[in-house]
Amino acid sequence: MKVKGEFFKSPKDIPQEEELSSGAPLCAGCGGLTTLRLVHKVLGEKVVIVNAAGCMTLMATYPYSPIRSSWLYTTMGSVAAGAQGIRDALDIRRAKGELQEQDDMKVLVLAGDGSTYDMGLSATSAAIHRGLDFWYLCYDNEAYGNTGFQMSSSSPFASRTTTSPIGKEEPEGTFQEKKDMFEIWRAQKPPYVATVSSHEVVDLAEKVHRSLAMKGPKLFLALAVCPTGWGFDPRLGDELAHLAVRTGIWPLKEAVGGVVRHTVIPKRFLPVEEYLRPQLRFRHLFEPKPHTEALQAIQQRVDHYWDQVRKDEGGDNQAQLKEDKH
Ligand SMILES: Cc1ncc(C[n+]2csc(CCOP(=O)(O)OP(=O)(O)O)c2C)c(N)n1
Ligand code: SF4
Repeated sequence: MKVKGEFFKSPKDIPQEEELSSGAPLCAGCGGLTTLRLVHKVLGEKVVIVNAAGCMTLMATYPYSPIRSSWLYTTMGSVAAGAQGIRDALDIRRAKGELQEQDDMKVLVLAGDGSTYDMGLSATSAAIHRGLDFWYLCYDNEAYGNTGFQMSSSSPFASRTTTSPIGKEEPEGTFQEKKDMFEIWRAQKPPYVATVSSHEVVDLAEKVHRSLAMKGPKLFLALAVCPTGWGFDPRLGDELAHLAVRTGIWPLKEAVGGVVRHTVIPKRFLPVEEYLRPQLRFRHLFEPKPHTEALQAIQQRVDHYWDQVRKDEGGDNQAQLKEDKH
């Protein structure tokens, strides 16, 4: 089941104009970069990117940058405060008549999960509380990618990172659960919160478009496939992004005014193993012998999540979920 797009019906409807040129010095197959490219196409060219330190910083290595829009670099913890400064400066220029409405710019935070889930959460919470008018794109590669893939509070249970290695005491690697950032944002009642996937481009574009009419904080939480940190062939990137959705591990949803609906529900849920197996960060769950307990725990958590959705969401979604239950 996919919620029908009102504005974008197919990938062909997505703007042809590119706001990022080719040649960005990031890893081949970087899901974060693909997501930024898509989001930026729908936001248009009048954007100021406020970028927390992380992999995306590499895009703007003076004097070169593939970004057509403006760009401000901040520390990991202060990205939302940087966004406030830019919004204030634009508003002051508007009030003085120096900037006309048609020339106004959208403020887009671009941050990894290390900033979003950990270091920058306090400043972001304050910005949401103030009702700052901004878009927040978190490319979630589930670890501190730029510095060698250390564990963040977004790293999923049983994933290997460089700071949660596999050992006798911790055979799963990461034993903590991933923080639920969608719900943390939603608790503060911003106008819009969404999860997106670089595979589901129409869903992504539709969500960004829907948010254009909304004033206030708007979150786009994107699972960002990361060949380097996750350990897979870059050619598999789009397939993995798809598998994350098809196994139910990465639910696609939105909350408008706090009300949640799922926008893409797989026709048939695949077992989580199909998503985990191709990634080196989960290899210890399959070799030298299957770590059945951990695999079952992951599957059970995903099943429990969708059981809850079945209970909470009515109408078309519920009929579809009943049909898809495996
Ligand atoms: C306070 C602070 N500690 C450490 C660093 C070093 N540092 C630079 S980028 C980075 C990783 C950021 O991780 P994340 O936000 O997940 O983005 P990614 O690198 O995955 O794109 C770190 C730890 C820093 N810039 N600031
Ligand atoms: S480490 Fe991962 S997130 Fe960072 S540039 Fe490479 S693929 Fe992208």
